[in-house]
Amino acid sequence: MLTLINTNRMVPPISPIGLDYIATSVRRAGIDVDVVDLCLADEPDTALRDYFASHSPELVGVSFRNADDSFWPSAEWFVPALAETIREIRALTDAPLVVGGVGFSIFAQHIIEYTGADFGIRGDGEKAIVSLFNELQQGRHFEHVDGLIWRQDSLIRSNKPAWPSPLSLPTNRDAIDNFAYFQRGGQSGLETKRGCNRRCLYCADHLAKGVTLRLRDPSEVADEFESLISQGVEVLHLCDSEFNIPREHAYSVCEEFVRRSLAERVRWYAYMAVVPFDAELAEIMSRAGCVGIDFTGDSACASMLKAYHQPHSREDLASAVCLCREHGIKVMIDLLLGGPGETPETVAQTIDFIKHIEPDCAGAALGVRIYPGTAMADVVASEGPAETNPNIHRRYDGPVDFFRPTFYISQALGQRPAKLVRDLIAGDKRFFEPMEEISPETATTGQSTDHNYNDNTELVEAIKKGARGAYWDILHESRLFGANRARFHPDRQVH
Ligand code: B12
Repeated sequence: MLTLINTNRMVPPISPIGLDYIATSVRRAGIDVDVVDLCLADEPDTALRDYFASHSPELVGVSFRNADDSFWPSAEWFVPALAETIREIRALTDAPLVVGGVGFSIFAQHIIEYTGADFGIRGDGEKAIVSLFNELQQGRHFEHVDGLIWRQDSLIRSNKPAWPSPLSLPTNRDAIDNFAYFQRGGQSGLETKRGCNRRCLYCADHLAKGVTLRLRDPSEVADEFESLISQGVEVLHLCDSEFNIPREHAYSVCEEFVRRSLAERVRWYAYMAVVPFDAELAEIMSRAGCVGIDFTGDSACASMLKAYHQPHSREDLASAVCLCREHGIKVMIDLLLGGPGETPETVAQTIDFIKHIEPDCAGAALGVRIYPGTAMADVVASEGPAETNPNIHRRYDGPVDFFRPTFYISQALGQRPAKLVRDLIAGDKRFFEPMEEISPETATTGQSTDHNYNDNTELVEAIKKGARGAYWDILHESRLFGANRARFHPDRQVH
């Protein structure tokens, strides 16, 4: 017997879809599996104690999605809480313990060292955990388990990441309570592929998912949509890094959705790169049920787009907004302000241009989370000793350690960069503004204006009142019109 534990208790709750896929794969391999979902439990400690009082698994799998909230100024770090949960589990069972999840995969070895877990799996969990389970039963040839990080004598060893290709995933998603997540979290998720071959300066996705695009068969994706619809899910957010890379796959997936008339039963949102995007793709996405796109815009200033290694131009941003408008798709542009070379002038150029092209909303995130193993970390290294680098922002003492939330905000933005950005936004309601650094002043008066989904009570309340959709869409609507707006009501007709 294998027990999988979801440790992500952030609200609004996001369904642990990785565990849903893994549990089904484990079951298919003939191994009994339970999921203990601490997110849906009222009292997580009691849930763990009750479970282990009557179960003795041979392996415990712990899922770790977010290592931190990647948001300055909150910069909340979740690794200490994971270590605490692992200590609690250890006190309740002698079973070996394996950690996995995207938060784990980015910092794999650090997390094994910090938490004392026996094993970790970097990359996809579906096959790797079955292989680990089997090796624990017979042979213990741990070097055969893809993605495994394990201890041997006093060393920590690691195998190559588990990124199996071709990719085929279970479509029958019933190991977690998807409907409860839909009701409490306002959406559910699913992937049409894994991996990303873009190398944006700051992005850590390649560490968890690899750089090879591993595409799922469109009919498999549509089967999974139908499985979720049959469980009462009406709104989905695709979990691909960027849905339109590659464009042809996105197109084929939409064709299959159209063939099955899925738009009559579900609406969905996606993260997308600004290019490639054209009228033909926009049109079929709309017909396939897509109602909102969140573009990785980053900036609308040529020098900053170059710094972030983005292939798109400001004209591409304008064209993307127009195409969405023409096809009835809501559009959000995610900006990343404060990167290397950012100045008040480049921020002003970006904000002015975004106002001019009129997306439904824009996320003005300030501060680049620096991940080890990314080009962003190389830039910081090239700027000299990190401890005295004025661009580095953090909330911990001692040496700079990218394992802990560490951010880059170009010093050219001055002492109060958030104020500078907010002043440029000048109250334009389409923008999610960066919060100023937490101070007694903002702590008491602060109505949040940002789009940090970490323990976001505004979102939780809107979802309780019936709001469904991507969080930027819900927040935008609720800030503009109030959370009671009728369009949020779950009983309303889709399309
Ligand atoms: C889509 C997405 C969102 C959507 C989710 C929509 C939805 N309905 O699911 C939204 C917009 C809501 C969102 C919100 C946030 N997100 Co997000 N999100 C993603 C994204 C693109 C995909 C996540 C996903 O579901 N993948 C698909 C599943 C199947 O993959 P998986 O969880 O990794 O699981 C696999 C493996 O990891 C492994 N595995 C998982 N669990 C386990 C357990 C065991 C035991 C084992 C062995 C293996 C294993 O096997 C699984 C199957 O192969 C990732 C980036 C990425 N490409 O992964 C960022 C990402 C996970 N998000 C991130 C962050 C920071 C957040 C927020 C905290 C942002 C914020 N401040 O608001 C919130 C958190 C919300 C929450 N409640 O948890 C970061 C985390 C980085 C970090 N520092 O840890 C990521 C990596 C993006 C990034 N690079 O910054 N997110």
